Amino acid sequence: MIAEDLRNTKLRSPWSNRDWRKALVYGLGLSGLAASRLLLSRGVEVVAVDERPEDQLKLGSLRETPGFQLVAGGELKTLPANLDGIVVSPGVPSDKALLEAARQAGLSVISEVELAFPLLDGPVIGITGTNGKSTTTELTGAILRAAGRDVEVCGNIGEPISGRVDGPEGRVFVVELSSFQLENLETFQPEVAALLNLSPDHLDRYASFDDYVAAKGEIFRNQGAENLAVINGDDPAVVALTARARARRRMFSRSSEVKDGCFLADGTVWEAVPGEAPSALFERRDLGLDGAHNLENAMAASLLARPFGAESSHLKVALKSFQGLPHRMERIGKGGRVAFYNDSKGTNVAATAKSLEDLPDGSVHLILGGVHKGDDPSLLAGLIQRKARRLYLIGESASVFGAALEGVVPGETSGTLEKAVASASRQAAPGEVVLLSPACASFDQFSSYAQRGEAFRALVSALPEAIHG
Ligand code: UMA
Repeated sequence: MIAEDLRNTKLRSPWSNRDWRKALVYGLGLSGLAASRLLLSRGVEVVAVDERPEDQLKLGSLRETPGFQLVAGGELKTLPANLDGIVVSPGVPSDKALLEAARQAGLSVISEVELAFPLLDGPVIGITGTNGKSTTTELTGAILRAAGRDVEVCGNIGEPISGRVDGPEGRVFVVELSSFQLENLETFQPEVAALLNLSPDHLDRYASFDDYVAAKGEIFRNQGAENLAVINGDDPAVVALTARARARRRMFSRSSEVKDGCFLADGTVWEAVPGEAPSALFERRDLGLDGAHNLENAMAASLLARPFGAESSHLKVALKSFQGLPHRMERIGKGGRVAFYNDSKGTNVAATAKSLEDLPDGSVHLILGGVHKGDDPSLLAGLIQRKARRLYLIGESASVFGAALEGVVPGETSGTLEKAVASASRQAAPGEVVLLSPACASFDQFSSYAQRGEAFRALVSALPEAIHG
């Protein structure tokens, strides 16, 4: 199977076909800024809208670029004249009144990912799922680099795809995709797409888990028989969602042999191709990262990279040297009497559960809380009872988490991360663990999960070295 077999049926893009002359860009964070620049570079006038005041936006040279118009500091009530379409940032809910009005007026309302897609001159690997997206995206990029490919790693990982359109030929685009970015698609058709797992998340934005799952399923909507759908064979919700996928389904499984994909047996990950004997891809011990979920991420990344020239030898090189991502079970310091883990990227209940699973029983001082995303904190009760010694609740969801986990293990409402770190580091006995894995978004007290993770790192580093090493 070679990469070139996987593409050539891209749908034509309405936005470039229609020769847009004027577009509205909704939201001016990373995505909106990149989308505005891309549109302007293609001669399209931009009206950019953001509810934040101008002094909070990072416009740079955009402000002076001819064709750029800004509406900042509020909502736009009516559609500007002569618009050809709207590009929506992922953080802007798709049911905004202005977007509904645009659809009614027959205008295209597309996501920032859809804007970029028709302009990409290389194959796209799309990666979605509730958890493990960023790790799998980085791993896939690392494997492809080991195989000598020129790679753009982008998307939800923090680099809008619109900012990567222009560049050298021959690149493979490895794109992390959130459910938000999979809304408002028209032609997006990744040559290879992965759905890693599904559990409740972002229920503050979606009316139900089914709506969230439906958004995730959009990654496969335009795929055809020539494309690949890489899916988690151990996740019933994923298997059910993709039962009628048109793309060839390749499964990864830790628990049982699969017919097409890869599976774990006796510490070896084997690749299965219909009609062929299984062949060894890599050994479990080749992977530098712990945890069952990281093995799943590595299996997915291997299947994603295989069509683009990645052989077993490339997988092994990349898997051995991969150190993991910042803010994802990142150990801070070593050799102190307490182990501190920064898992600020654990922003939902399922992610926190996975992180807890990997730690020793009865050892964890767990810092939880922030902006609750609507999933059920009581699902953590069993694991917390087994793994945790104490809870430290922070942020606006402290009372919700406190009520859901009442009496499971002792705990306190610390309120702020600063107080939680001070208290947990005092109370943790030698050999125990302090874990920041909030199961919540960060936006009540921080600008991003990354800023929350940096704050945690700084607080831990300021403790006496004997504690954190
Ligand atoms: N805004 C409005 N009106 C609204 C909502 C937002 O004007 O109703 C404005 C805000 O004032 C702000 C801008 O829109 O200025 C923010 O846009 P955005 O939230 O889409 O953020 P970006 O900076 O464009 O970042 C987005 C992703 N953010 C979200 O999906 C919330 C980033 O993922 C991503 O890295 C980036 O695009 C590049 O692709 C972050 C994230 O939290 C890490 N993702 C969620 C997750 O992983 O769980 C989905």
